Amino acid sequence: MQKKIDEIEKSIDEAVKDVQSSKTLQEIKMRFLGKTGEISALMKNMRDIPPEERPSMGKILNALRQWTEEKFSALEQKLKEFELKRKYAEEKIDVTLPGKSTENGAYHPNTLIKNELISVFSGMGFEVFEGPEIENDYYNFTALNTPSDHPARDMQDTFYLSNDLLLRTQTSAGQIRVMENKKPPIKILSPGKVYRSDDDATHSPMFSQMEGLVVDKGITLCDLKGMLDEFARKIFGDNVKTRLRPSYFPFTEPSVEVDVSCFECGGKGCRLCKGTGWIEVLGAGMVNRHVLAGCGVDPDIYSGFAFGMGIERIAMLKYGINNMKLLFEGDVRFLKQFKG
Ligand code: 2NM
Repeated sequence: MQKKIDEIEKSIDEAVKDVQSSKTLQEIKMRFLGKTGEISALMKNMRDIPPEERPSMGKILNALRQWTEEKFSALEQKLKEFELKRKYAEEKIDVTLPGKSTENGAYHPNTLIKNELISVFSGMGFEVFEGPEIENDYYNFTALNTPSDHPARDMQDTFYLSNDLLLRTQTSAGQIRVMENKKPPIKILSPGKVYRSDDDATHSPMFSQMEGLVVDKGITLCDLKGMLDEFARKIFGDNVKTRLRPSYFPFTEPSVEVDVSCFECGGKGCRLCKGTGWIEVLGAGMVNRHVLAGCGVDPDIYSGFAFGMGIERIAMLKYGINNMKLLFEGDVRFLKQFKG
């Protein structure tokens, strides 16, 4: 029996000699101490030995089991410490490494101007309305009092998708829908992309517009002028004034071209205002009574003013951008400069 015990002790020593992980150690432990393990088997054999030998035999076997258990628990302890050390070594964080920086994007100057305009005009009670970019001939032209022989209808200026469908050339097309569907008072702001078959240093086939429309009883050109003054001060500076010059649009009568006093030189004349002291920023006018009537708004009861501006133009003026193409190229070296 002692021989058998010596063998087991030897084979335990042999088995745990090169053990590297607590998982393998656990497996080895089961081989000796498990329910069907070698030591348990010896314990079960007690039944077959004579009763007088059982106490001494029991003592020996218990000592063996205790020895084995102690051996395994000491090893377990050692391996756990070793594994923890290895885990710490692998997961070590080098706090001296430089941090990873994430680059934030910037709003496109068009978006900055659009948001600024929306903020200024919502302060005056305007609501944003965005119409569709694909329009039909009626909303884009006919309803806007643009007769079929008007040059703006020419194929050269308009992108036609079919006989009737086209890419809107102005956001006012959508404003017609509002006048058709809503009883005055109407006070809306329409930002959006518009399309014209034009492409040179100062024209892009796609650009962004912001149009405003106010319709109510008793609206006059004075209301337009007052609103423009507020707009000019908020966008270009407190000392900026506005000036109206006569112009022509089929959808307004009278029509005006609106200048702001040069915010660069204060009106004395400089490179920006080309020595004139004034800078043209938008077109406007009193909504033509034919346009109102066509939308079911009685021009003998209601009147309105409307205005439209190119967002790129305002962005170029405000940010001193001298080349419009920069606004369309998406060059990050340019766009980065507008990080807030
Ligand atoms: C402009 C200039 C003048 C305009 C007209 C309308 C509508 F829908 F009422 F007819 N919306 N916007 C308008 C008037 C636009 O842009 C240079």
